[in-house]
Amino acid sequence: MSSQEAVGDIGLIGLAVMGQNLILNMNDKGFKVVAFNRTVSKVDHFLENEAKGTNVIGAHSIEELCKKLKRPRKIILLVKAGPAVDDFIKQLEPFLEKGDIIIDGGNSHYPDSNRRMDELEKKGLLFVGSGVSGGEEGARYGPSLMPGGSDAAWPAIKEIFQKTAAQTDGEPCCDWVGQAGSGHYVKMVHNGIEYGDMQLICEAYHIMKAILGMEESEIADVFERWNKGVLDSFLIEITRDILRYNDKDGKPLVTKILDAAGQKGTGKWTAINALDLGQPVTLIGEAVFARCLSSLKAERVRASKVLGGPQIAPFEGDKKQFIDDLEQALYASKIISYSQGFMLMREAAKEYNWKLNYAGIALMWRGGCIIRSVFLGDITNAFRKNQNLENLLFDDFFNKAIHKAQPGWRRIIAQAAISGIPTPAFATALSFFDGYRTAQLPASLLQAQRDYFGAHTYRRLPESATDEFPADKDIHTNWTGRGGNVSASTYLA
Ligand code: NBP
Repeated sequence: MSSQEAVGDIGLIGLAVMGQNLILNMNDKGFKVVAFNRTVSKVDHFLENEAKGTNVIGAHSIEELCKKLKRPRKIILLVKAGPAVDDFIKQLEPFLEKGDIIIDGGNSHYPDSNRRMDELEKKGLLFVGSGVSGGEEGARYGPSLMPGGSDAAWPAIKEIFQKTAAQTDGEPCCDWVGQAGSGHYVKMVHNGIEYGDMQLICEAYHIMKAILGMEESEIADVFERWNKGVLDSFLIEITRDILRYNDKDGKPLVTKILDAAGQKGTGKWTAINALDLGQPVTLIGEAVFARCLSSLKAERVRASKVLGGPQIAPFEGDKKQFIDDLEQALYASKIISYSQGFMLMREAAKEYNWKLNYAGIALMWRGGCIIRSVFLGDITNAFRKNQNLENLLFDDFFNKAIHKAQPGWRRIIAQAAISGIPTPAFATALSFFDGYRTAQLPASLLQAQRDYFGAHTYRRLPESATDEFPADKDIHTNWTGRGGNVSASTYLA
């Protein structure tokens, strides 16, 4: 095949829902895409149907795909995460040359992307692991793209990525995230935050239904109103529409759906990583556990017959005030969730030696993806004002917002507890907030307990500048007079 045939700007492997839509999107933006798929018959089917009349080029083998691409070759994989990605990388390698770029756009776990970049760079190839969010519609009309990996790849893919991504306020929802698996890491945290946002909305729905006795259509009206204020977001918008969707008998479809939540694992990965890095990302953790609890449907039904709770009396308070409080509770909890998410990314950057672009991350999430919201514009501004912001809660805007929300937030959680309505995400957000703003926690007692039973040692608070116990000295006390003076080796959680 002559070099004249190397006309493709980018190749894409994987003609399922995401791949097909992303190809059509890139084609609309003026790029020539070469398409390939494991089941090769899908290539011709795609060209004869969805891609008919476009500039998309088909390839019927990996070799043909590579020959049809301009150098440096850029090939996006949009296939099932896991071994399929490694298989395709292996198949591509013999047909690639130094400087060519393999981009994995699937939902890969970031350690796999770390490994793939290392392996490919050793062979002179470049690797990008890119989070892609926004589902089918995002892929077709503008997803949020979160690329990270070999730094040298960014200049070569920047134009294609930024033109293909969603645009918000004139800016692309795509920027370079950082090194190695950081793109997939940021996508993982995005998905974790998505779990949290969804759980918070479900708790607000539950409270309106159970405490205020509201019907779905009335709750939809509340979500519609909230969508015009600080909570303006894709997830609030679709919740409004879901609550208004009626089944054939005219009853809301949502009331007929089995209340057992599924999950694909990215929320769990985020929570596990938070535990590994010792970061209190409690809201995402609770959101994952809430899905686990929901899935114990049969057991919950049995428990509901033997475990009593308070009787919920008809609500006699100020309903408007209560709904306003609920909006503030949702907003404040969301601020906590994002604060925790950014704490986690900051720690990951330290641990994995990445330079993360926090304002850029918030901007990438501002449009195109499932957690897109006006709120993310405020987070972008906070990090643009101060790149080294220690925590979102230290930013003036969010500090004021959370103080304003606090009284209503507390009233909602108190009322839910009194009524026996579970609010794992609202409540953990408030507990985190109260813990974070408390200078002296009861962990002194905990340290004493650990030293008492396991000689794990503790450190003393300095009493004065000339304190005989320096702050970094590990001390063991013989609490009972029976133990010896030997202490356990120290370790930090
Ligand atoms: P799927 O995740 O359903 O994957 C389908 C593609 O993977 C097809 O091209 C299929 O080829 C190929 N494939 C499979 Br399945 N097993 C393979 C194997 N062992 N070797 C080689 N190819 C294999 O498609 P999708 O829903 O379009 O998602 C693509 C990627 O994007 C996934 O990683 C997904 O997690 C991620 N993602 C999806 C969404 C979404 O909303 N769907 C959103 C964001 C990210 P075949 O045609 O020959 O079977």
